[in-house]
Amino acid sequence: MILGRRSLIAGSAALLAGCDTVIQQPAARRILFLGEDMHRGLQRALVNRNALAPEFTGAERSPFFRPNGTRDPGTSEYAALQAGKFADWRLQVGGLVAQPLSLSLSDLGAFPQRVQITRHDCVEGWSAIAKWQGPKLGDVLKAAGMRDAARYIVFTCADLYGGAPYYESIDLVDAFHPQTILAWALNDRFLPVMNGAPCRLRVERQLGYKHAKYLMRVEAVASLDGIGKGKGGYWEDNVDYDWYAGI
Ligand SMILES: Nc1nc2c(c(=O)[nH]1)N[C@H]1C(S)=C(S)[C@@H](COP(=O)(O)O)O[C@H]1N2
Ligand SMILES: [Mo]
Repeated sequence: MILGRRSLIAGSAALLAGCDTVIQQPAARRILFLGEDMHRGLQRALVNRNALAPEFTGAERSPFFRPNGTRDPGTSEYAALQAGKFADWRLQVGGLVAQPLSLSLSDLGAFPQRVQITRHDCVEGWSAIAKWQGPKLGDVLKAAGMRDAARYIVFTCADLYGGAPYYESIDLVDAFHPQTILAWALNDRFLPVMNGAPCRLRVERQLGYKHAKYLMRVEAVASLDGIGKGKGGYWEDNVDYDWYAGI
């Protein structure tokens, strides 16, 4: 017994000594610390992704928030909703949720509101600053009881590209970012049709094409595989834009 324990202690000492020797060799050091670096890098990336996008004053707003992409969905369904001032519009919230929701504009207005003056950056090289208002997407997802299996949020729009609705998706870091809102007001007015009436996504840490306009459906999914061609958005699937368009 005693002998056994002694040899065990001697063995650990040798191991420790060995470890010491190994760690002094530069290559081994690199390998040993690689994991730690990766961990730190990941942590940094996550912390940065929760940082807020800059916000501006009312005076810094652009005189005009130009439209881009679809300026009017032009379908008979959308025209009918527009004719009724969007009283019959409902945002469907579904997928991996315990309680699917069907939200009117006044339902969106009944959530706690976030107001933010932010800069929109389009990949085509223009920017504009405007004031947006709406509930946080995260609050809406919480109200729907998002399930643990959800990994992405997919947005389906009223406008068509090549006969199919425009679509986009974001991950849960962006979905629960405090500046990610379902905006129904632009510069203190209901959204103009050209800017996505009656409701559009604002996902302030991402480029313009992620900010889906004319929202019809918000869906929590486990994977993007079944969405479009699998890359998570219309432009990602068709023009090879990056799915992660962080700024
Ligand atoms: N449904 C839908 N959302 C969309 C687009 C679109 O064509 N359809 N264009 C995207 C692009 S490329 C940009 S830059 C912004 C433009 O928003 P704006 O028209 O309010 O300027 O909307 C994004 N969201
Ligand atoms: Mo854009």
